[in-house]
Amino acid sequence: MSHGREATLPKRKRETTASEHGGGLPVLAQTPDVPDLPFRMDGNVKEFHLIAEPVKQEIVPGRVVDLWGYNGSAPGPTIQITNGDRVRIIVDNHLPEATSMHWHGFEVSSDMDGSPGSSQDPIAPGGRFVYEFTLNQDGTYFYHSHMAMQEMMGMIGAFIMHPKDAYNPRVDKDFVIIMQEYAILPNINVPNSMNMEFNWLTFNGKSGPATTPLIVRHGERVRIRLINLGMDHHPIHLHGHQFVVTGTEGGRQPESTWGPGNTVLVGVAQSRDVEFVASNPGDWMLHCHLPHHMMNQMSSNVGPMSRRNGMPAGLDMERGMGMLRQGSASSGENGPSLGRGLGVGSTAEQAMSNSPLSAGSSMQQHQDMPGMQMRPPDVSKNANSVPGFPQDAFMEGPMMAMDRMVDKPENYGLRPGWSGFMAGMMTFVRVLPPDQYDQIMELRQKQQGKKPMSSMPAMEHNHE
Ligand SMILES: [Cu+2]
Repeated sequence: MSHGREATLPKRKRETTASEHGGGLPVLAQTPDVPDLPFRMDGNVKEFHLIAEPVKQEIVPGRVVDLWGYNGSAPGPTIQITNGDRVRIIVDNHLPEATSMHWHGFEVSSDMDGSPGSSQDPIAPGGRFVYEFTLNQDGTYFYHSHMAMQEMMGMIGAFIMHPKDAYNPRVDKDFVIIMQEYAILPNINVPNSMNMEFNWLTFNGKSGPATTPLIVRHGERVRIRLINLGMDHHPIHLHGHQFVVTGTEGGRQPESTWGPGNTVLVGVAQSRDVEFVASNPGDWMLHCHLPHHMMNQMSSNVGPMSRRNGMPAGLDMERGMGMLRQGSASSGENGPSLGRGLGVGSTAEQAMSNSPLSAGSSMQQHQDMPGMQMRPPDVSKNANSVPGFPQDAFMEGPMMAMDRMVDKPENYGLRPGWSGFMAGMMTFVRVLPPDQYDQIMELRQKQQGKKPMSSMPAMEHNHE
Protein backbone atom coordinates (compact mmCIF):
# COMPACT_ATOMS: atom_id res chain seq x y z
CA MET A 1 0.00 0.00 0.00
CA SER A 2 1.29 3.43 -0.79
CA HIS A 3 -1.03 5.49 1.37
CA GLY A 4 0.70 8.56 2.69
CA ARG A 5 -0.87 8.07 6.07
CA GLU A 6 -0.08 4.39 6.35
CA ALA A 7 3.11 4.97 8.31
CA THR A 8 1.26 6.72 11.10
CA LEU A 9 -1.54 4.16 11.32
CA PRO A 10 -1.33 1.33 13.84
CA LYS A 11 0.13 -1.88 12.39
CA ARG A 12 -2.53 -4.05 10.84
CA LYS A 13 -2.74 -7.67 11.85
CA ARG A 14 -3.16 -9.03 8.34
CA GLU A 15 -3.02 -8.01 4.73
CA THR A 16 -6.09 -6.02 3.77
CA THR A 17 -7.50 -5.07 0.41
CA ALA A 18 -8.02 -1.45 -0.55
CA SER A 19 -11.69 -1.71 0.34
CA GLU A 20 -11.12 -2.80 3.92
CA HIS A 21 -9.75 0.39 5.37
CA GLY A 22 -9.60 4.10 4.76
CA GLY A 23 -6.69 6.42 4.18
CA GLY A 24 -4.94 7.38 0.97
CA LEU A 25 -6.37 9.47 -1.80
CA PRO A 26 -10.10 8.95 -2.40
CA VAL A 27 -11.07 7.62 -5.82
CA LEU A 28 -12.60 10.18 -8.16
CA ALA A 29 -16.36 10.02 -8.51
CA GLN A 30 -17.88 9.00 -11.86
CA THR A 31 -21.14 10.54 -13.04
CA PRO A 32 -22.35 8.29 -15.88
CA ASP A 33 -23.67 10.29 -18.87
CA VAL A 34 -22.52 13.60 -17.35
CA PRO A 35 -19.10 15.20 -17.87
CA ASP A 36 -16.82 16.46 -15.12
CA LEU A 37 -16.18 20.20 -15.06
CA PRO A 38 -12.50 20.88 -15.76
CA PHE A 39 -10.64 23.46 -13.68
CA ARG A 40 -7.44 25.43 -13.88
CA MET A 41 -5.17 26.41 -11.03
CA ASP A 42 -4.72 30.13 -10.44
CA GLY A 43 -2.08 30.14 -7.72
CA ASN A 44 -3.66 28.04 -5.00
CA VAL A 45 -7.20 28.61 -6.26
CA LYS A 46 -9.12 25.97 -8.21
CA GLU A 47 -11.00 27.93 -10.86
CA PHE A 48 -14.11 26.56 -12.53
CA HIS A 49 -16.28 28.12 -15.21
CA LEU A 50 -20.01 27.40 -15.36
CA ILE A 51 -22.25 28.68 -18.12
CA ALA A 52 -26.01 28.69 -17.49
CA GLU A 53 -27.62 28.12 -20.88
CA PRO A 54 -30.33 26.35 -22.86
CA VAL A 55 -29.30 22.79 -23.76
CA LYS A 56 -30.53 20.06 -26.06
CA GLN A 57 -30.68 16.91 -23.97
CA GLU A 58 -31.33 13.48 -25.52
CA ILE A 59 -33.11 11.61 -22.74
CA VAL A 60 -33.72 8.47 -24.80
CA PRO A 61 -32.71 7.85 -28.42
CA GLY A 62 -34.68 10.18 -30.64
CA ARG A 63 -36.19 12.20 -27.79
CA VAL A 64 -34.21 15.41 -27.71
CA VAL A 65 -35.74 17.97 -25.40
CA ASP A 66 -35.07 21.63 -24.69
CA LEU A 67 -33.86 22.02 -21.15
CA TRP A 68 -31.84 24.59 -19.30
CA GLY A 69 -28.58 23.47 -17.77
CA TYR A 70 -24.89 24.24 -17.60
CA ASN A 71 -22.11 23.89 -20.17
CA GLY A 72 -24.25 21.91 -22.60
CA SER A 73 -25.59 19.42 -20.08
CA ALA A 74 -28.63 19.02 -17.83
CA PRO A 75 -27.77 18.14 -15.14
CA GLY A 76 -24.70 20.34 -15.31
CA PRO A 77 -21.17 18.94 -15.15
CA THR A 78 -19.93 17.47 -11.90
CA ILE A 79 -17.49 19.52 -9.83
CA GLN A 80 -15.01 17.63 -7.64
CA ILE A 81 -12.83 19.28 -5.02
CA THR A 82 -11.03 18.29 -1.83
CA ASN A 83 -11.81 19.46 1.69
CA GLY A 84 -9.71 22.54 2.35
CA ASP A 85 -9.59 23.73 -1.27
CA ARG A 86 -9.88 27.37 -2.17
CA VAL A 87 -12.40 27.45 -5.04
CA ARG A 88 -13.42 30.11 -7.55
CA ILE A 89 -16.42 29.57 -9.78
CA ILE A 90 -17.14 31.99 -12.60
CA VAL A 91 -20.82 31.83 -13.48
CA ASP A 92 -21.94 33.28 -16.80
CA ASN A 93 -25.62 33.64 -17.57
CA HIS A 94 -26.46 32.82 -21.18
CA LEU A 95 -30.16 32.42 -20.44
CA PRO A 96 -32.80 34.84 -21.72
CA GLU A 97 -33.68 35.78 -18.13
CA ALA A 98 -31.99 36.35 -14.80
CA THR A 99 -30.67 33.39 -12.88
CA SER A 100 -28.99 32.66 -9.57
CA MET A 101 -26.50 30.10 -8.40
CA HIS A 102 -26.96 28.55 -4.99
CA TRP A 103 -24.39 26.30 -3.34
CA HIS A 104 -26.57 23.79 -1.53
CA GLY A 105 -25.31 23.02 1.96
CA PHE A 106 -22.11 25.04 1.67
CA GLU A 107 -20.87 26.76 4.81
CA VAL A 108 -19.75 29.91 3.07
CA SER A 109 -20.25 33.57 3.84
CA SER A 110 -23.72 34.92 3.20
CA ASP A 111 -22.66 37.06 0.23
CA MET A 112 -21.47 33.86 -1.53
CA ASP A 113 -24.67 31.88 -0.89
CA GLY A 114 -26.33 32.82 -4.17
CA SER A 115 -29.75 33.60 -2.74
CA PRO A 116 -31.34 35.97 -5.26
CA GLY A 117 -32.64 39.16 -3.77
CA SER A 118 -31.29 38.60 -0.29
CA SER A 119 -27.60 37.76 -0.61
CA GLN A 120 -27.06 39.26 -4.05
CA ASP A 121 -28.89 40.55 -7.09
CA PRO A 122 -29.88 37.85 -9.56
CA ILE A 123 -27.36 37.42 -12.37
CA ALA A 124 -28.81 39.33 -15.32
CA PRO A 125 -29.03 37.77 -18.77
CA GLY A 126 -25.58 38.19 -20.28
CA GLY A 127 -24.19 38.84 -16.81
CA ARG A 128 -21.49 37.19 -14.72
CA PHE A 129 -20.92 36.59 -11.02
CA VAL A 130 -17.71 35.26 -9.55
CA TYR A 131 -17.95 33.14 -6.41
CA GLU A 132 -14.93 32.39 -4.29
CA PHE A 133 -14.65 30.51 -1.03
CA THR A 134 -12.62 28.03 0.96
CA LEU A 135 -14.44 24.77 1.58
CA ASN A 136 -13.87 23.00 4.87
CA GLN A 137 -16.42 20.27 4.29
CA ASP A 138 -16.66 16.89 2.62
CA GLY A 139 -19.64 14.99 1.26
CA THR A 140 -22.19 14.94 -1.55
CA TYR A 141 -23.25 18.50 -2.24
CA PHE A 142 -24.74 20.18 -5.29
CA TYR A 143 -25.28 23.49 -7.03
CA HIS A 144 -28.54 24.70 -8.50
CA SER A 145 -30.37 27.74 -9.72
CA HIS A 146 -32.39 29.23 -6.90
CA MET A 147 -35.12 30.33 -9.32
CA ALA A 148 -37.66 27.58 -8.64
CA MET A 149 -38.97 27.25 -12.19
CA GLN A 150 -35.40 27.02 -13.50
CA GLU A 151 -34.86 24.06 -11.18
CA MET A 152 -37.67 22.33 -13.04
CA MET A 153 -35.91 23.06 -16.35
CA GLY A 154 -32.85 21.06 -15.32
CA MET A 155 -30.55 23.51 -13.55
CA ILE A 156 -28.63 21.43 -11.04
CA GLY A 157 -25.21 19.79 -10.89
CA ALA A 158 -23.26 17.65 -8.43
CA PHE A 159 -20.54 19.22 -6.28
CA ILE A 160 -18.52 16.45 -4.68
CA MET A 161 -16.25 17.44 -1.81
CA HIS A 162 -13.74 14.68 -1.15
CA PRO A 163 -12.05 14.23 2.20
CA LYS A 164 -8.27 14.63 2.19
CA ASP A 165 -7.91 10.99 3.17
CA ALA A 166 -10.42 8.46 1.92
CA TYR A 167 -13.22 7.49 4.28
CA ASN A 168 -12.96 4.23 6.12
CA PRO A 169 -13.76 1.74 4.73
CA ARG A 170 -12.30 2.90 1.47
CA VAL A 171 -14.39 2.38 -1.69
CA ASP A 172 -13.11 1.15 -5.04
CA LYS A 173 -15.87 2.78 -7.08
CA ASP A 174 -17.68 6.04 -6.42
CA PHE A 175 -20.71 6.95 -8.56
CA VAL A 176 -23.00 9.98 -8.70
CA ILE A 177 -26.64 9.86 -9.81
CA ILE A 178 -28.81 12.99 -10.03
CA MET A 179 -32.55 12.47 -10.18
CA GLN A 180 -34.73 14.87 -12.15
CA GLU A 181 -38.25 14.85 -13.53
CA TYR A 182 -39.99 16.68 -16.32
CA ALA A 183 -43.48 17.07 -17.71
CA ILE A 184 -42.93 16.99 -21.46
CA LEU A 185 -45.99 16.11 -23.43
CA PRO A 186 -45.93 14.13 -26.67
CA ASN A 187 -44.88 16.13 -29.73
CA ILE A 188 -43.44 19.01 -27.78
CA ASN A 189 -39.88 19.48 -26.56
CA VAL A 190 -40.18 21.96 -23.71
CA PRO A 191 -41.02 20.92 -20.14
CA ASN A 192 -44.15 22.37 -18.65
CA SER A 193 -42.53 23.62 -15.47
CA MET A 194 -45.87 24.36 -13.84
CA ASN A 195 -47.15 20.83 -14.21
CA MET A 196 -47.59 18.78 -11.05
CA GLU A 197 -47.26 15.38 -12.75
CA PHE A 198 -44.19 14.12 -14.52
CA ASN A 199 -43.78 11.75 -17.42
CA TRP A 200 -40.01 11.82 -17.92
CA LEU A 201 -37.94 10.62 -14.98
CA THR A 202 -34.19 10.72 -15.37
CA PHE A 203 -30.95 9.51 -13.82
CA ASN A 204 -28.18 11.88 -14.92
CA GLY A 205 -30.31 13.31 -17.70
CA LYS A 206 -31.20 9.93 -19.23
CA SER A 207 -34.21 7.69 -18.87
CA GLY A 208 -33.96 3.92 -19.03
CA PRO A 209 -32.92 2.14 -21.17
CA ALA A 210 -30.60 5.01 -22.17
CA THR A 211 -29.04 5.27 -18.71
CA THR A 212 -25.48 3.95 -18.56
CA PRO A 213 -25.00 1.03 -16.15
CA LEU A 214 -22.58 1.33 -13.24
CA ILE A 215 -19.77 -1.11 -14.00
CA VAL A 216 -18.26 -2.83 -10.98
CA ARG A 217 -15.77 -5.64 -10.54
CA HIS A 218 -16.98 -8.51 -8.38
CA GLY A 219 -15.88 -7.94 -4.77
CA GLU A 220 -15.34 -4.20 -4.96
CA ARG A 221 -16.73 -1.81 -2.38
CA VAL A 222 -19.04 0.68 -4.07
CA ARG A 223 -20.44 4.07 -3.12
CA ILE A 224 -23.41 5.55 -4.97
CA ARG A 225 -24.21 9.20 -4.26
CA LEU A 226 -27.88 9.91 -4.95
CA ILE A 227 -29.03 13.51 -5.38
CA ASN A 228 -32.63 14.61 -5.87
CA LEU A 229 -34.00 17.91 -7.08
CA GLY A 230 -37.56 18.00 -8.35
CA MET A 231 -41.12 17.81 -7.09
CA ASP A 232 -41.08 14.19 -5.87
CA HIS A 233 -39.20 12.05 -3.40
CA HIS A 234 -37.69 8.89 -4.82
CA PRO A 235 -37.28 5.54 -3.02
CA ILE A 236 -34.19 4.13 -4.70
CA HIS A 237 -33.91 0.36 -4.60
CA LEU A 238 -30.96 -1.91 -5.36
CA HIS A 239 -31.38 -5.56 -6.23
CA GLY A 240 -29.22 -8.38 -4.90
CA HIS A 241 -27.40 -6.53 -2.12
CA GLN A 242 -27.88 -4.77 1.20
CA PHE A 243 -26.33 -1.34 1.52
CA VAL A 244 -25.75 1.15 4.32
CA VAL A 245 -26.41 4.89 4.16
CA THR A 246 -23.04 6.48 4.88
CA GLY A 247 -23.79 10.09 4.04
CA THR A 248 -26.47 12.72 3.56
CA GLU A 249 -26.56 16.21 2.09
CA GLY A 250 -24.92 17.22 5.38
CA GLY A 251 -21.86 15.03 4.87
CA ARG A 252 -20.52 11.75 6.25
CA GLN A 253 -22.70 9.93 8.77
CA PRO A 254 -21.16 8.22 11.81
CA GLU A 255 -20.81 4.48 11.43
CA SER A 256 -23.05 3.96 14.47
CA THR A 257 -25.99 5.10 12.28
CA TRP A 258 -25.37 2.57 9.52
CA GLY A 259 -28.00 -0.14 9.30
CA PRO A 260 -28.64 -2.51 6.41
CA GLY A 261 -31.27 -1.72 3.80
CA ASN A 262 -31.86 -1.99 0.09
CA THR A 263 -34.14 1.01 -0.48
CA VAL A 264 -33.36 4.57 0.48
CA LEU A 265 -35.80 7.44 0.26
CA VAL A 266 -34.08 10.43 -1.28
CA GLY A 267 -36.24 13.43 -0.55
CA VAL A 268 -36.29 16.63 -2.57
CA ALA A 269 -33.11 18.67 -1.93
CA GLN A 270 -31.47 15.71 -0.20
CA SER A 271 -28.52 13.54 -1.05
CA ARG A 272 -27.87 10.05 0.22
CA ASP A 273 -24.64 8.09 -0.07
CA VAL A 274 -25.06 4.33 -0.01
CA GLU A 275 -22.23 1.82 0.20
CA PHE A 276 -22.04 -1.92 -0.24
CA VAL A 277 -19.66 -4.68 -1.18
CA ALA A 278 -20.53 -5.95 -4.65
CA SER A 279 -20.42 -9.56 -3.52
CA ASN A 280 -23.18 -10.93 -5.71
CA PRO A 281 -22.36 -11.23 -9.42
CA GLY A 282 -25.06 -10.24 -11.88
CA ASP A 283 -26.80 -7.37 -13.65
CA TRP A 284 -28.71 -5.80 -10.79
CA MET A 285 -31.42 -3.21 -11.27
CA LEU A 286 -31.05 0.08 -9.43
CA HIS A 287 -34.21 2.13 -9.70
CA CYS A 288 -36.80 4.40 -8.18
CA HIS A 289 -39.53 2.14 -6.87
CA LEU A 290 -42.47 4.47 -7.57
CA PRO A 291 -44.23 2.52 -10.34
CA HIS A 292 -44.91 5.62 -12.44
CA HIS A 293 -41.25 6.56 -12.20
CA MET A 294 -40.30 3.36 -14.04
CA MET A 295 -42.04 4.47 -17.21
CA ASN A 296 -41.32 6.79 -20.11
CA GLN A 297 -43.43 9.43 -21.82
CA MET A 298 -46.44 8.47 -19.75
CA SER A 299 -49.52 10.58 -20.16
CA SER A 300 -53.12 9.60 -19.67
CA ASN A 301 -53.82 9.56 -23.37
CA VAL A 302 -50.87 7.60 -24.64
CA GLY A 303 -52.44 4.18 -24.15
CA PRO A 304 -55.54 4.71 -26.30
CA MET A 305 -53.63 6.67 -28.91
CA SER A 306 -51.30 3.78 -29.48
CA ARG A 307 -54.05 1.27 -30.07
CA ARG A 308 -56.91 2.89 -31.92
CA ASN A 309 -57.65 5.71 -34.25
CA GLY A 310 -58.35 9.04 -32.66
CA MET A 311 -59.55 9.40 -29.11
CA PRO A 312 -62.66 10.59 -27.42
CA ALA A 313 -61.94 13.75 -25.52
CA GLY A 314 -63.82 16.88 -24.68
CA LEU A 315 -61.25 19.05 -26.42
CA ASP A 316 -59.23 18.88 -29.57
CA MET A 317 -56.20 16.66 -29.25
CA GLU A 318 -53.62 19.31 -28.56
CA ARG A 319 -55.52 21.02 -25.82
CA GLY A 320 -56.81 17.70 -24.52
CA MET A 321 -53.21 16.70 -23.96
CA GLY A 322 -52.26 19.95 -22.32
CA MET A 323 -50.05 21.24 -25.13
CA LEU A 324 -49.51 24.93 -25.11
CA ARG A 325 -49.83 26.51 -28.52
CA GLN A 326 -50.15 30.07 -27.33
CA GLY A 327 -50.06 31.95 -24.09
CA SER A 328 -48.85 30.46 -20.85
CA ALA A 329 -50.40 27.70 -18.78
CA SER A 330 -52.02 30.27 -16.54
CA SER A 331 -53.20 32.66 -19.24
CA GLY A 332 -56.84 33.59 -19.52
CA GLU A 333 -57.17 31.51 -22.64
CA ASN A 334 -55.92 28.32 -21.10
CA GLY A 335 -57.06 28.84 -17.54
CA PRO A 336 -55.25 27.27 -14.63
CA SER A 337 -56.12 23.73 -15.67
CA LEU A 338 -53.10 23.06 -17.84
CA GLY A 339 -50.76 23.64 -14.95
CA ARG A 340 -52.37 20.97 -12.85
CA GLY A 341 -52.25 17.76 -14.79
CA LEU A 342 -51.44 16.11 -18.05
CA GLY A 343 -54.70 17.36 -19.50
CA VAL A 344 -57.13 14.63 -18.62
CA GLY A 345 -59.24 15.37 -15.60
CA SER A 346 -58.00 18.88 -15.53
CA THR A 347 -60.21 19.87 -18.42
CA ALA A 348 -63.11 17.46 -18.37
CA GLU A 349 -64.01 14.25 -16.61
CA GLN A 350 -63.63 11.38 -19.00
CA ALA A 351 -62.99 7.69 -18.88
CA MET A 352 -59.60 6.89 -20.32
CA SER A 353 -59.33 3.16 -19.79
CA ASN A 354 -57.70 1.27 -22.59
CA SER A 355 -59.34 -0.35 -25.51
CA PRO A 356 -59.21 -4.15 -25.88
CA LEU A 357 -55.87 -5.54 -26.89
CA SER A 358 -55.50 -8.86 -28.59
CA ALA A 359 -52.49 -10.99 -29.27
CA GLY A 360 -51.33 -10.34 -32.79
CA SER A 361 -52.94 -6.97 -33.34
CA SER A 362 -50.96 -4.33 -31.68
CA MET A 363 -49.12 -1.16 -31.32
CA GLN A 364 -47.15 -1.67 -34.48
CA GLN A 365 -50.15 -0.51 -36.52
CA HIS A 366 -49.66 2.95 -35.14
CA GLN A 367 -46.12 3.00 -33.93
CA ASP A 368 -43.75 1.59 -36.43
CA MET A 369 -40.69 3.10 -34.87
CA PRO A 370 -37.44 2.30 -36.58
CA GLY A 371 -35.03 0.63 -34.23
CA MET A 372 -37.64 -0.68 -31.85
CA GLN A 373 -37.97 -4.43 -31.80
CA MET A 374 -41.73 -4.47 -32.28
CA ARG A 375 -43.23 -7.84 -31.59
CA PRO A 376 -46.83 -8.84 -30.90
CA PRO A 377 -47.70 -8.24 -27.27
CA ASP A 378 -47.35 -11.27 -25.06
CA VAL A 379 -50.94 -11.70 -23.81
CA SER A 380 -53.18 -14.67 -23.21
CA LYS A 381 -56.20 -15.56 -25.37
CA ASN A 382 -58.67 -14.63 -22.68
CA ALA A 383 -56.80 -11.50 -21.62
CA ASN A 384 -59.73 -9.17 -22.23
CA SER A 385 -61.98 -11.13 -19.92
CA VAL A 386 -59.64 -10.56 -16.98
CA PRO A 387 -60.59 -7.55 -14.83
CA GLY A 388 -57.78 -5.04 -14.81
CA PHE A 389 -56.56 -5.89 -18.30
CA PRO A 390 -55.31 -3.98 -20.12
CA GLN A 391 -53.81 -1.49 -17.72
CA ASP A 392 -54.24 2.17 -18.49
CA ALA A 393 -50.92 2.29 -20.21
CA PHE A 394 -48.93 -0.60 -21.57
CA MET A 395 -45.46 0.63 -20.73
CA GLU A 396 -43.12 -2.30 -20.69
CA GLY A 397 -42.56 -5.58 -22.41
CA PRO A 398 -40.68 -7.24 -25.24
CA MET A 399 -42.17 -4.93 -27.85
CA MET A 400 -40.59 -1.93 -26.20
CA ALA A 401 -37.07 -3.32 -26.54
CA MET A 402 -34.49 -1.15 -28.27
CA ASP A 403 -31.24 -2.90 -27.39
CA ARG A 404 -29.50 -1.76 -30.56
CA MET A 405 -30.50 1.88 -30.17
CA VAL A 406 -28.83 2.07 -26.77
CA ASP A 407 -25.85 -0.06 -27.66
CA LYS A 408 -22.70 0.94 -25.73
CA PRO A 409 -19.80 -0.83 -24.02
CA GLU A 410 -21.47 -0.73 -20.62
CA ASN A 411 -24.43 -2.70 -22.00
CA TYR A 412 -22.27 -5.41 -23.53
CA GLY A 413 -23.41 -8.89 -22.54
CA LEU A 414 -26.81 -7.92 -21.16
CA ARG A 415 -29.55 -10.43 -21.86
CA PRO A 416 -31.15 -9.81 -25.29
CA GLY A 417 -34.37 -7.81 -24.98
CA TRP A 418 -33.34 -6.32 -21.62
CA SER A 419 -34.14 -2.79 -22.76
CA GLY A 420 -37.88 -3.44 -23.03
CA PHE A 421 -38.12 -3.54 -19.27
CA MET A 422 -36.01 -0.54 -18.32
CA ALA A 423 -37.63 2.88 -18.35
CA GLY A 424 -37.62 6.04 -16.32
CA MET A 425 -35.37 6.09 -13.27
CA MET A 426 -33.73 2.74 -13.89
CA THR A 427 -30.20 1.57 -14.43
CA PHE A 428 -28.04 -1.44 -13.61
CA VAL A 429 -25.26 -2.07 -11.19
CA ARG A 430 -23.37 -4.71 -13.16
CA VAL A 431 -21.29 -6.80 -10.79
CA LEU A 432 -18.97 -8.55 -13.21
CA PRO A 433 -16.37 -11.31 -12.98
CA PRO A 434 -12.88 -10.00 -13.80
CA ASP A 435 -12.79 -11.19 -17.44
CA GLN A 436 -16.12 -9.58 -18.35
CA TYR A 437 -15.19 -6.44 -16.43
CA ASP A 438 -11.90 -6.14 -18.32
CA GLN A 439 -13.70 -6.73 -21.62
CA ILE A 440 -16.06 -3.82 -21.02
CA MET A 441 -13.23 -1.54 -19.91
CA GLU A 442 -11.38 -2.42 -23.11
CA LEU A 443 -14.45 -1.69 -25.25
CA ARG A 444 -14.92 1.57 -23.42
CA GLN A 445 -11.33 2.58 -24.05
CA LYS A 446 -11.71 1.84 -27.77
CA GLN A 447 -14.79 4.04 -27.89
CA GLN A 448 -13.25 6.98 -26.10
CA GLY A 449 -13.81 10.15 -28.03
CA LYS A 450 -16.89 8.73 -29.70
CA LYS A 451 -20.31 9.67 -28.44
CA PRO A 452 -22.70 7.08 -29.81
CA MET A 453 -25.76 8.25 -27.89
CA SER A 454 -25.57 11.98 -27.86
CA SER A 455 -26.49 14.18 -30.76
CA MET A 456 -25.20 17.20 -28.86
CA PRO A 457 -21.54 16.90 -27.94
CA ALA A 458 -20.77 18.47 -24.58
CA MET A 459 -19.41 21.97 -24.96
CA GLU A 460 -15.66 22.19 -24.87
CA HIS A 461 -14.25 24.88 -22.70
CA ASN A 462 -10.96 26.48 -23.15
CA HIS A 463 -8.97 26.62 -19.98
CA GLU A 464 -5.75 27.96 -21.33
CU1 LIG B 1 -39.31 8.26 -8.13
